[in-house]
Amino acid sequence: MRRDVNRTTTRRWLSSFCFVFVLVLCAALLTCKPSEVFGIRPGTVFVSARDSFFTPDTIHVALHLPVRWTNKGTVIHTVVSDSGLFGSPNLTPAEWYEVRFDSVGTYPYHCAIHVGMFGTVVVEPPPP
Ligand SMILES: [Cu+2]
Repeated sequence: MRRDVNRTTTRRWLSSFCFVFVLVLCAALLTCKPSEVFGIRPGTVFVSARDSFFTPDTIHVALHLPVRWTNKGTVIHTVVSDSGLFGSPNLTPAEWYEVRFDSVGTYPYHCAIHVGMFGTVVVEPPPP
């Protein structure tokens, strides 16, 4: 008799635990912006690597925000800083590479595989 009571209590406790868990999960998904769910920081600047050019080839980004390069071509590309400050591995189609810029300045870069495939990141100071 006593065992039956305990089992019912456990089952009740489990089902309410599941209910709360689902509620918390829903709340978390609703309060997150889609960009956070997919790991993209608001303000990120996007550049496409195509066969064989970067577009846009010159971008302006605010200080401390990331630039994300995505390979939208059909062959491997890389993103390598001319001065060696950053460098991606080989990016196969659909792969991306991200750099956060913490210093104001102009950063020329290129693809190490394709001659003539280059671009520039201009990091702007915060507005006064
Ligand atoms: Cu390339």
